[in-house]
Amino acid sequence: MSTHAPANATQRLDVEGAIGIVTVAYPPVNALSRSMRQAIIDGIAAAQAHPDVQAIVFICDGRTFLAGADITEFGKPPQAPSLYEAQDLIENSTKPVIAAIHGTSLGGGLEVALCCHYRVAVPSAKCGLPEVHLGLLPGAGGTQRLPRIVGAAKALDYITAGTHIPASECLASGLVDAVVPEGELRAGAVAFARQVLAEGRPLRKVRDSDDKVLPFRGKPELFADFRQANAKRFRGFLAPEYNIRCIEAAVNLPFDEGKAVERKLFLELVGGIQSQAQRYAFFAERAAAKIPDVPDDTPTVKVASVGIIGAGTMGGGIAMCFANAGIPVTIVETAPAALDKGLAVVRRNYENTAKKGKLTAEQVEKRMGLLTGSVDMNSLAGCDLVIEAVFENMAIKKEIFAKLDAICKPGAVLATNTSALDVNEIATAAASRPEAVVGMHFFSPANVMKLLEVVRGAKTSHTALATAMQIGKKIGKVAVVSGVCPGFIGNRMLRARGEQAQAMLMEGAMPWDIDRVLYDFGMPMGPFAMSDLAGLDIGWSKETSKSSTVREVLCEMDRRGQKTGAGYYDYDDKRNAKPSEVTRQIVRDFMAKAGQTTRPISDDEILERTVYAMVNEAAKILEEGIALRASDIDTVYINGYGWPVYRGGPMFYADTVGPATVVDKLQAYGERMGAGFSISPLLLKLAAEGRFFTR
Ligand code: 3H9
Repeated sequence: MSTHAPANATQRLDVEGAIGIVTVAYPPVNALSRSMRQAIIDGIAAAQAHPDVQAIVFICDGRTFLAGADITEFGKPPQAPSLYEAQDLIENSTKPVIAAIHGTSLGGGLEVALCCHYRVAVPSAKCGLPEVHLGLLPGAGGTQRLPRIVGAAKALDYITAGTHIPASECLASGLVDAVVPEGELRAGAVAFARQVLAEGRPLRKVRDSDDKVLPFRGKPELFADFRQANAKRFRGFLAPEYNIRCIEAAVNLPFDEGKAVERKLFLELVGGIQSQAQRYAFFAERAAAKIPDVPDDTPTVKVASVGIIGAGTMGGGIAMCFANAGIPVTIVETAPAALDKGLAVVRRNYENTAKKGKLTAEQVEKRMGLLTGSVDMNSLAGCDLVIEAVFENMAIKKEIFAKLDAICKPGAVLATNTSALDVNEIATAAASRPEAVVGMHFFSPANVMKLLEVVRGAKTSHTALATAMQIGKKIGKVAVVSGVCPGFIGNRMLRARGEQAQAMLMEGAMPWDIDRVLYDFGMPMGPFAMSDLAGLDIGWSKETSKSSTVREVLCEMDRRGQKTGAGYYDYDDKRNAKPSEVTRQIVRDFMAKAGQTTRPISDDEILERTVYAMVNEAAKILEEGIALRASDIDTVYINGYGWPVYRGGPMFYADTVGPATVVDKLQAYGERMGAGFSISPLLLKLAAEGRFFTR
């Protein structure tokens, strides 16, 4: 459980007339640990036994209703009482039980609420079954009860996406019976309970109502269509399919038989490596927010206004992140035309989102209204945080930071969005306050990608660092601290992978061979498809190009990636990629020139050389102290590079194959790994001692 959790949950019963109010608490999120299950049982039993109580309100103290099972208990021997015991006690109560929901009622938490006879919520509450994100399925009746309220089609959507359903939608679908005013949950729930008694409403059990599932009985096409429509999204994951099978069981079988299917499939998932990886990733993400020498109570700058320098793709995307969070942004460009162009792109992005029905026209205007353009850097004088997002040129960045040093108010945090440059050198330019400088490396498209690498320079103050981490969370990013080195955590590892990919190209593997292996491993695309997407001409110039690499030759032929219809691959007008004979010939020509002969390269070799090279680089990143912990590296890769979360990140994956195996393989590949390649001492040590990165 949380590092902040107390030893035991608490419960108390208050009696107001005929209503017994059972309040339970187990900070921070009221997870259903053993002691919380016991507290629920004790509280409900006390209310049931109380002679004055005729109806029971079940409510939680603290910031949320029950947020689900205690994830740390999975994989350990079960401890009584079980969640089912608590659920049965509630569902079979002869006095109606009303769940009073605030915050998030998730997973096992919602499954408890679904055993109550009625549910009320405040407008800000959300309900959901997010187990799929942990490689699981709702194992306490959720897959059987939710479809009985919202129908099979909606249940498929909600459960396979782990949606946090807003209270208004819960009310519309019948998932909650009433929404009561914000801040008045207890009183609202008590009033509702009185109404239940006054109207003599029945002890409604979700398990007994079949009308929402019967229309789908014997109709496998609903499920077949759903599987097909979502095949891409579910690729590689076990849990979505298992969840679908449970909902099929809810539709086609009586409740108890459906529940038995759910139980069987839950046990399969919880014991498997995918769920283990996804649960690990959940805690890894939360651990990343903790910086050992920067305490939680470090003073931070309240960021009420942000300045962004550069209205290009990155600057515009970053501006959207803040506008989405309701924070006003001043965007500075060098010329009005560039500024107008950048703001027009932002508007177009918002309007496209609105076309998909995900924003209203009013919301688009509200967000655009938070953006102010300027061609004068002095407009940044009042900003609490300024993020420089111009192209990667040290001289220009230093010039900007020198100006910011002169312009910005005392206490402002000055951030650079560099993806590879030396943050310490940039900080020297802010001569009077290098401690205010921090890296905030967003990933493209910045308004979409979850990862934020927060780069801690040698002089970065605790306040600047903590502010960057905190504001990162506020704008919905997963922030991970990195030290200063070329490429930081993510791109430095990507470079190690790229070197192996390029080397194998010269040994006889084609770009599509390498890409296919990494795609099948679960990555969204391989390195060559990624280069085509990003543009092969990043950092390339016609004037200096010397036909010295495959990439240079491709660019010289105007094969600069997807945008020109050709790169490593050929593209049709829908941007579908096809292996290219042109590229094949260029590669063969390079090989001939270098006197290299083609040899068969197995899929295993492709996978091991690319992935183990990354693991090796990551081990160096760890031993140099660039990353604080192995799990931070995994968090970077899952959130910024599309690493399949069901494999838990490169470090977790290395542990599943074993550091000793990684070392054996790297040694076996020997000289093929390249002249400059060396195995990390940390990796060697772990292998020799039979230890692991993440456990
Ligand atoms: C389930 O229910 C299975 C069932 O079907 C039953 C089967 C039989 N357990 O995220 P935060 C910790 S599966 C243990 O920073 P927020 C978290 O690690 C579960 N610990 O707060 C952190 O610890 P620390 C289904 C948990 O306000 C602290 O609490 N439920 C759990 O940003 C604060 O968390 C879910 O998947 C947990 N369940 O967000 C919900 N949850 O202080 C998972 C949190 O040491 N939880 N912790 O860093 C969440 O999505 C978010 O925590 C929540 C709050 C939205 C609730």
